[in-house]
Amino acid sequence: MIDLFNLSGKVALVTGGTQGIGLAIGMVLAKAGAKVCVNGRNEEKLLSCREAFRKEGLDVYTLKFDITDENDVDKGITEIEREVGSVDILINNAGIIKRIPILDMPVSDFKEVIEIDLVATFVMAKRVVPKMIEKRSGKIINICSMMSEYGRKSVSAYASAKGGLKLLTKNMCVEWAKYNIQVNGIGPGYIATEMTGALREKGNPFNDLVMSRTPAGKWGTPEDVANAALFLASKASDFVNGHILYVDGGILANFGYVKGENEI
Ligand code: NAP
Ligand code: GCO
Repeated sequence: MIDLFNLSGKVALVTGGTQGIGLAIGMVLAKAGAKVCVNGRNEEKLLSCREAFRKEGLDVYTLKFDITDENDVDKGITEIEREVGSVDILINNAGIIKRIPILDMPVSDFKEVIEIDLVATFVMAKRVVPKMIEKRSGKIINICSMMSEYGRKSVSAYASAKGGLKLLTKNMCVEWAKYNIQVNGIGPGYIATEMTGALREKGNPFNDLVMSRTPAGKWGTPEDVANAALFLASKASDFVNGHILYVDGGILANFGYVKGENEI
């Protein structure tokens, strides 16, 4: 049974995996036996990522490239194919958010979020999938969001990207399932990382909102998301395709409730 989750001999690439959710995913995949590659744009973060893996007795291959730059992506994947092997598991994790109301948001900011959070996944998959098709095997996991399902004031660009990512995931599934490639999404709830740091600052009422909307009554951890990624990266999920697995502590199940003595 455990063999179902054994990733020995597989090459995994986690984009933006130097911190937060991506770092946790890379660690879990490495612990399951995968040869893990991590990319980012920041040299210092890549160094700290290597240190974090070393402390766990794990190997990682890090490389610096911007996922929005097609030439950069081609060079990065070519290096991975030469130095490590062709990618078996692609985790499209890298992402940014800009919390600005629509009328105040410069078009350039909107485009930047769409480029990184949506278009880059299209770029990465186009470069990696041909070898998966040759091998008749592959796993792609796109990191979506609660905002793949909801709008929220000030995150229009992010929600547009993550909503699009949900449907891009389904389109990748229908085009590549016949090659034994499974393409799924993970939709994390509210997870304690740098991206949500501002929302968790002392006195920010947003924390109350998250607590009231999350039946589990807590913020999730990067490891909660990584464990779901292990399932979707493994043989155990070979017949799961085009699915968005929400790791949200029950948020999507919850309309909300009225606080009080007799909560309703
Ligand atoms: P994070 O801590 O801010 O990490 C984001 C990572 O993306 C960073 O390592 C960053 O590396 C990388 N990145 C950004 N732009 C990049 C680019 N152009 N090229 C390469 N790498 C790039 O965020 P997180 O919370 O771990 O989120 C990871 C993913 O989960 C994102 O897609 C996010 O939208 C999604 N998500 C997060 C939550 C949450 O509550 N935290 C919930 C749902 C979904 P550099 O700084 O080196 O560029
Ligand atoms: C926000 C948060 C969310 C989380 C996540 C929820 O401003 O609402 O940043 O977008 O990051 O995407 O699933």
